[in-house]
Amino acid sequence: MHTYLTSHNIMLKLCFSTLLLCLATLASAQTDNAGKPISQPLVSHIYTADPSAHVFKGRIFIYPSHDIETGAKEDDDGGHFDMKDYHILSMKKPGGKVKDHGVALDIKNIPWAGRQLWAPDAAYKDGTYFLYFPVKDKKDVFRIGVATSKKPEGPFQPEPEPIPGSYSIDPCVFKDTDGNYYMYFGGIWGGQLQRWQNNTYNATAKLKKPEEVAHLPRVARLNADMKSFAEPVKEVKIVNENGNLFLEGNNDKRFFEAAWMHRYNGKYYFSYSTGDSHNICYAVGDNPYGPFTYKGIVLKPVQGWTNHHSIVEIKGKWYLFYHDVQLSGKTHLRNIKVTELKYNADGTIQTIEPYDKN
Ligand code: FUB
Repeated sequence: MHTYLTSHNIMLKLCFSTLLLCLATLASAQTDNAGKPISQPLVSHIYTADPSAHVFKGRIFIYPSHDIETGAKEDDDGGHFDMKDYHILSMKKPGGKVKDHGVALDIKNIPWAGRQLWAPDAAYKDGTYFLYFPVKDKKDVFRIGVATSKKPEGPFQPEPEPIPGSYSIDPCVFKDTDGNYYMYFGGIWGGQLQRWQNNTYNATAKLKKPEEVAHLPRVARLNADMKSFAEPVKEVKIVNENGNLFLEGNNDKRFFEAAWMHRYNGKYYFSYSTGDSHNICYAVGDNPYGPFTYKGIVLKPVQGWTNHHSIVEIKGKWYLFYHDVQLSGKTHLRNIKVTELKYNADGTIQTIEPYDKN
């Protein structure tokens, strides 16, 4: 009996090992399908996502989301992105040692916040650093808040209320060459942009149908205090080469979330994620309000559902900060990365393939 059990156990162990081997082969086949990542995670001691990079005081500061596992259920509204604080990272140069400056802002110190601290951005003006962040208020409606610090790495002190008139997610604050600052924002589905028409909230509003004109991102110039809008929030028009707005059915090109603005050779480049088709696309215009004409893809889909980026010039070269899920394999536990971004002579951006298939 004992002998039988032992050989039975050996058989079981063999079967189990074979199963593990099969699973591992399957997993590596999936990695092989995607190809070899073109860059490695910037940090691995915490999960980070949605990197907004800036050069402050000659150093690169990255303002990312801080992904954590809270057990929140995964759904189409991003309930599994249940983040509770921000850590600011910095480095001297791309490829340099990355420093984690610790907790810069905690949700428990934001008086009006309910849940889900999503993708932030930062700006500097007259000796003060501003951290802009989306979080659901206590009624579960996304608003955009602002917090200040005398240091780029924080800690940041939040204002007692969200920015009046702000809504939805993913703020990007852009400083134009004339000294004006603009905030771009918005995100559909879990980002709730579809609930806002003419800057008025309708909790029951539906997403657009495929044949309808797609939801548009938003922009507003900031007041001198950097804590309020100087004008009513406007829609940002993204058009095709014929000047027509995209339809919701054009989901490989229409705006979904993750707005970013940068200037290159006097032109305004508005880039964004197409969400459910997973591209980072861009469109070019002649002024901060647009319209912006669609030009192509900056970054092809990464592993994980979300795609989110920033584009920044560092010592004469351009870089794309982005994320994937290389460390965890889980959509809600992401890791940030950086790679060089190149322009063609006509100002178009060379599309980046995040995985090398050769
Ligand atoms: O990190 C939470 C959300 O996922 C961001 O706000 C979106 O842009 C997407 O990356």
